[in-house]
Amino acid sequence: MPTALVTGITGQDGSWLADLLVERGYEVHGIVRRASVDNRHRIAHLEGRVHLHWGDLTDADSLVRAVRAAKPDEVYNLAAQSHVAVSFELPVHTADVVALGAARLLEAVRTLCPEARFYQASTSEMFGAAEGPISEDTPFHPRNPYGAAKVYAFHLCRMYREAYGMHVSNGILFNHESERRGEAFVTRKITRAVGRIVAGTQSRLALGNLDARRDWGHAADYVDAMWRMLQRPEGGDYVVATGVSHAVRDFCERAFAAAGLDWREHVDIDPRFQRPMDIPDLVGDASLARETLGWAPTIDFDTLVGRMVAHDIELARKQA
Ligand code: NAP
Ligand code: G4F
Repeated sequence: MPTALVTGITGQDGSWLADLLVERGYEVHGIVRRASVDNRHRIAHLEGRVHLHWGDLTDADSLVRAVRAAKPDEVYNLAAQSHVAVSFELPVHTADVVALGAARLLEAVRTLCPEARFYQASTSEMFGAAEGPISEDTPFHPRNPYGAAKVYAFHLCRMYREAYGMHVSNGILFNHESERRGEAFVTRKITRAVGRIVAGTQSRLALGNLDARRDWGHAADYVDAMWRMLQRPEGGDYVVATGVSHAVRDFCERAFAAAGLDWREHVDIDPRFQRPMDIPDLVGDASLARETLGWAPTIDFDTLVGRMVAHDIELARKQA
């Protein structure tokens, strides 16, 4: 039975990845941090089937202890302060978790189990306002502290691969969403609002930049790409994306329409949700992942929106 250690197991991707690994016969270990509220709801259904260790990416000793206890064959580094707007407010904390956190974990793995395969959650945010479909060859030009910290982690991972011969891969993932998406990200913020409007517990929704375009896929597809990277004989860097972008406005229109509503009757523009600098359009070219990993997305944009809206209508009705 192979063993995997997942940081960020309580997050959106961590929970989908844990589902996939348990299903594929792995012994799954995860690092969880202390919180004053329940931060394990996304993995509650896995209780007793995953081993959890206290830890934090800012605390090197806790990472060493978790790596030593798990003795992993595969390590997935998914933990992050992952909110772009928050990274403008907390640039130092974001760098500590995202950039130095990756360094701490790489060092723990290099010291204790250098044969383990390592996945780093890299991001399309590293490219900034690059033109056209973005591939692995597109230069990085991050436009926020989060993207800059991810660039550091990306380069460090490549360096560990080249300098120490470790099996390290960067998955350069474009936006992926799901029914488990955090509620501060725009897609879930919209579908939660649609659900509550249908249930009669909310009437207005305040948003920022409606013109921004993102390449949105479903997280369940994207964690499969992560796993496929670690099954290759060598580590590598792969863009994972659908190849199609939509505007935030389009997402709104479809999500409200799926509930029989007109988004223009409910949405307000609020400058509080605009960023000091945004990225107008992000669209990825996942040809390398398609050819080398045999990966392709299975859930299209309309299905993604439909699933999230249906889930959030039911949730809002229960809560109402
Ligand atoms: P998420 O839902 O925000 O989950 C982040 C996870 O990191 C949570 O489990 C969180 O724990 C944990 N975490 C945060 N700070 C930590 C710290 N100091 N020490 C230990 N754990 C910490 O993010 P996601 O959407 O699943 O994304 C997973 C990874 O992929 C992230 O690295 C993100 O930057 C990257 N990424 C995401 C996307 C996307 O579209 N979703 C695209 C590209 C890359 P709590 O539950 O306790 O908060
Ligand atoms: O949903 P978002 O907050 O996601 P963003 O900034 O693209 O980042 C996500 O995807 C990255 C991959 O590209 C990940 F690396 C990162 O960790 C995260 O998962 O915002 C999407 C777009 C932005 O242009 C934002 O300005 O939606 C725009 N937007 C408009 N109104 C809003 C809002 N974003 C949020 N969060 N909230 C709003 O009210």
